[in-house]
Amino acid sequence: MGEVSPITPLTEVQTRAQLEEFDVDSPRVGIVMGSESDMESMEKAARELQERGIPHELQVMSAHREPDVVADYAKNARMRGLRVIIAGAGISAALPGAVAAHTDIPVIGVPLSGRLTAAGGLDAILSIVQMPPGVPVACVGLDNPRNAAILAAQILGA
Ligand code: RP5
Repeated sequence: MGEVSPITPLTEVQTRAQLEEFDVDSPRVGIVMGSESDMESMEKAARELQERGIPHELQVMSAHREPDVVADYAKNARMRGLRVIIAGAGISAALPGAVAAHTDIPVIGVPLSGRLTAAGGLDAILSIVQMPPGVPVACVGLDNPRNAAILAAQILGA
């Protein structure tokens, strides 16, 4: 019988790299939004990613109405294979910041206008841009989810 070489345990990083290799179709970009009413707009980000062949997922979750759902999603994002999160929200748009508070993967915020918008959408823009030092959120233009998708593709190098 030949000599049996000892098995060296994989580091967490190596294990993740191997899993990513096998699971090529798992979403790389998570698109989340604060309400069903944001869907029509945020689907434009999904369309752009679709055209670029970047696996993604779309989910509705509200930072104010379902804070635990948002926290769980953000905490598990990296482990699930997500590499960028696009978060769209209107009015007091807390979602991008709430996601960024629970993950170290890049978060791109999309300020949205809508029926309750104040100051022409400036409410959502400032809510997304004015993050405290150490917790960044990238912010694209008002009602411009397509730019978020393009930026996500650039971050991924895809
Ligand atoms: C935000 O409040 C959502 O992102 C949406 O843009 C806005 C209005 O939400 P709904 O009242 O339509 O659910 O949280």
